[in-house]
Amino acid sequence: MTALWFGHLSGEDKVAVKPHSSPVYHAIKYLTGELDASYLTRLRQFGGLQAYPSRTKDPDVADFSTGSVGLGVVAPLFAAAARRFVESHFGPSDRVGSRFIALAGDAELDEGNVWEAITDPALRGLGNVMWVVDTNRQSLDRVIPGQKIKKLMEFFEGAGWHVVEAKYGRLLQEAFSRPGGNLLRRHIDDMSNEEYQSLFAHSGAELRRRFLNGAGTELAEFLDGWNDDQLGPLLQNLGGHDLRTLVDCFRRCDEVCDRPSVVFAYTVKGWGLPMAGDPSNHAALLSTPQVTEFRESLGLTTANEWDRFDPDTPEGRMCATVGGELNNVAPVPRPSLPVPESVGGLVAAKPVSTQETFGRLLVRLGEVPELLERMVTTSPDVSVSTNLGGWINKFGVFDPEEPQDFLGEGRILRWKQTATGHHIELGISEMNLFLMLHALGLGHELHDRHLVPIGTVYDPFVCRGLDALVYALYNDARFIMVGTPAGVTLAPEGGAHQSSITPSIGLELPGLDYSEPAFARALDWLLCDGVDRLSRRDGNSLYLRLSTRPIDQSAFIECEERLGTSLLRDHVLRGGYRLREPDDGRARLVLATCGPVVPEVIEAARALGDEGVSTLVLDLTSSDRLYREWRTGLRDASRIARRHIDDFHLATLLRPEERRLPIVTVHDAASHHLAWLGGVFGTRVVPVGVDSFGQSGSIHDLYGAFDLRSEQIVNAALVAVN
Ligand SMILES: Cc1ncc(C[n+]2csc(CCOP(=O)(O)OP(=O)(O)O)c2C)c(N)n1
Ligand SMILES: [Mg+2]
Repeated sequence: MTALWFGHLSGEDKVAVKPHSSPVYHAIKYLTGELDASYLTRLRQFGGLQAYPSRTKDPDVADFSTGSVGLGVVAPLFAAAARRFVESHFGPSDRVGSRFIALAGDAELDEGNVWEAITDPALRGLGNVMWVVDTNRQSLDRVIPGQKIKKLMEFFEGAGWHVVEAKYGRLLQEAFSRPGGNLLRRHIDDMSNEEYQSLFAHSGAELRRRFLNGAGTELAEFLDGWNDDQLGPLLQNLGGHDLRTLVDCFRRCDEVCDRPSVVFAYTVKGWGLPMAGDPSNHAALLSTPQVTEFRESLGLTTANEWDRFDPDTPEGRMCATVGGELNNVAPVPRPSLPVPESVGGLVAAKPVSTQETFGRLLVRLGEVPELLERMVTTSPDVSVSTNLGGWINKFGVFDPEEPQDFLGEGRILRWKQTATGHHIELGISEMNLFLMLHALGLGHELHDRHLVPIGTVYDPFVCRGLDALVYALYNDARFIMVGTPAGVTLAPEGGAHQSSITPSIGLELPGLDYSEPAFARALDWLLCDGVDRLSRRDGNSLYLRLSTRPIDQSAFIECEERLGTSLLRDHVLRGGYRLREPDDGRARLVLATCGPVVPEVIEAARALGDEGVSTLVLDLTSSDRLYREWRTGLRDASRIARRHIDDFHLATLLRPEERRLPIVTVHDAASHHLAWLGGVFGTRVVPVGVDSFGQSGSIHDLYGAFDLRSEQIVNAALVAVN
């Protein structure tokens, strides 16, 4: 990091720092003037410095967060891809080009998402990317057995990367160049990681004895050229501790412009400390005498150990220059965009699914030029089956190399790849999907361009990319994700593709609004509002859970006539509306539902009315927004010790006399998701939903298996009212 910050970086570069280097990162930020001294003693404290570099929580602005290993490593790679998209669409920045750099731990390369990223064609050819792998052969628990750095290097080469090795420092390189030096080199190269690491606990004659174990007399004689005090520093002189070697390696990477680079920088964990290289050093702390000795060895005292360098010294001047050039400025707000309340153009006459509607709406949104220039879709090989076909036909696929289209025009789906296309196609990796949305969703901060990123994914596979989704939200990236098809309603596609727990993921994750509309116009309003919220300071990302089941729109049209467009839109956006009034005006029961099971619920309400159980139907377009508003009100009331006021939306939806009515919740998702509704006013709930794994079948078969048919809903209602 010293070599990077003080010998290589420029102000435009974007850097991810591996989790365990957080203290070093903050130390640099302090020395270069960005961080106040008061923070130095507050690592891991509440309101202090985060354990791992954090874009959103640390006082010194990091380009990327790290912590969940593997994700921070690839974040700069995706950011470079986002930059390529931005520059292809908006023209090259007039500033010096950025380099996108990651400092990675070697054990981070165990994470599969690293390999998913480096092999994806959408991330090819990014010559402004450099990873530096801190090759200390240690993970948390151990010295990594049989770690074959050479193999890892071959993997990178196979993926088209430029690979550099900083294995030996200049002391060792000089020793190798002496006559007989090749013996020393071979002996170190042949030694296992565990044996090499075990040497660091020793010095002097004992170190010599152990190092020469199994070596011939020739090597012993060769090493006589170094006395016992010189031997330890020689054997630990790895490339990653040699600043000049490192800066040379970094420069070599700059010269390769057509592909990303990776530098394997060999190091000793805990270098320079008594615990250096000790397999259990990860959780080790220096004892007080060791700290004292270390402090003294640096010529410091307790009175001046936290001081910055004197500004009038060469070190002080260097820190000031580096800080002035490199330190980040606080982010600016995202610009607001001219987003309409609805894009319209929907034909209400025939049943239509939310997935199909989404495809149509997107094309119409793209007809607004101020939006189109910022819109970018992405999908992990499910563009067509999530209904992005129309969008792709009209606005094209992004590929800066503009490969020839051998199949030509005239097909139903054109796949025209140009440097101005608006869709980024990914291989089948949901991790890559969310990491790409993360990179695009930080466009305003990392690339000075606020983007409107929209990703589609089969709903069950949201879970496959979940950690990357959490990462993106933690970093306040803004995007729209569409999970479709969803639930058991995708019926014949089978149990492996049916999703049930995703609504709760959507509800419980901060920074993301989950919404599951049933009707086309509701989706239109939600999508437009979602695009608008991406720019708002208090805004968030949007998760639309959509279905392939065509739904008759007449109930919604009646509702709009009854409530008026403006009120209905307001209710849809706040999380729910009264879809069907009770037959005789006095409800005995509430049916609360959302998504594609709405027709069964309406039918059940009708049947219940006929039986004398007058029923109110609520369509909960966003259980997430409903829940959060209620919960936030309770939290605020408890914080200032006052009564909770009934001004949350659910209290608007349910009249005072309706609040104690039993509720049947009906959802094509785990029944638990809506069961909280009973807790709001303290009433009985019968939750109906999908609580076991499904299988292939028709919608009728599967709804029957999960009690989602109208007559089964009626039975659940009778349990609730009796
Ligand atoms: C996804 C995930 N799993 C587990 C952890 C716990 N963890 C933190 S760092 C680490 C390994 C560190 O090894 P390496 O990347 O080589 O870093 P080093 O400390 O050697 O620099 C582990 C397992 C984590 N942070 N993230
Ligand atoms: Mg390591």
